[in-house]
Amino acid sequence: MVTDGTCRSTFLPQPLVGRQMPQPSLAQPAPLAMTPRIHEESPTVRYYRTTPADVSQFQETGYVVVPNLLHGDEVALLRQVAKKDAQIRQRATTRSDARGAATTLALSNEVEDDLYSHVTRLRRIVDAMTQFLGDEVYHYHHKMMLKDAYVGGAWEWHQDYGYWYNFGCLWPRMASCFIAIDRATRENGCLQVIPGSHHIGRIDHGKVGEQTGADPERVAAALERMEVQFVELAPGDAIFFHCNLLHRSDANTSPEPRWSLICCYNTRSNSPYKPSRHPFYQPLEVLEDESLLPLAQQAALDISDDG
Ligand SMILES: O=C(O)CCC(=O)C(=O)O
Repeated sequence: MVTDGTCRSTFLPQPLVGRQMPQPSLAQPAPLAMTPRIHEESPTVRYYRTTPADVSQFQETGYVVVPNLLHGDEVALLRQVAKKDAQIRQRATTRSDARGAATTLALSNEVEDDLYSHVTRLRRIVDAMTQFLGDEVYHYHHKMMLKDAYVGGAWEWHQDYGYWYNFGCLWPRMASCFIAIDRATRENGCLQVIPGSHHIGRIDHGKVGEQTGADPERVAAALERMEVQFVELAPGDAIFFHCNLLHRSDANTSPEPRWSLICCYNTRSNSPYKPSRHPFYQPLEVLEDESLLPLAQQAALDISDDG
């Protein structure tokens, strides 16, 4: 487990030769701040709470990386349960990326009585989301991303609001928390983001393979002006990111799986104006941070009893 709070993300240099490169005023990529943000320490529990600097960083760059959002024991148990959980595979759906490789995920619109839903209700995540979005948040959905070794497909450049706009959400007051279940590296297809790209606003999206991707012309223009950051994470690390942040990931051609749990939130004031596949506002019952470990221990016992 990584405990030093150091930066694991790297910049992809963009070719500058022969091009006029106007510099956007709002979109300078800030160095990835990785100061330890765990304000109360316990041997087994993480109590992440945002600082004003975190909130400023979220507003400026569209994301905040939090090392060790889940404690090593918490994430090890979560991984153990998830990988043995036959229901995840049964529920998973697959879409092809632009090259025909399979992107597989198990999505839930409901807050259920299981470990994954429990994570979505943890105070350390819900309170942080509330601070980042400036409003009460509710569970919009969550999904386990099954980017398996050798076969896990790519995600094309997109904004989550490129999808969610069509589901009746009037404002981009929405965000996600991506939690690494396995180590996420450049080799196994970690998340890539364009810091500050949420300031562009919503970009039109269309079909790329079976996925929905952001207008390639706009993405190319953004990439000429802004840098890409690879968000390499250790298990339990997380990135909170704004729904208009442009992001993607490469296919996993490595022998290492790259699973992650993505918890997505909408704000109370932005409840959809029409029915869609994702829910309207409903109050989220927040669970205290120390509740995760005993539940994860029990879930690990239950799943090993199941054979
Ligand atoms: O898991 C990934 O690599 C990307 C997932 C993603 O972009 C999304 O769910 O919006």
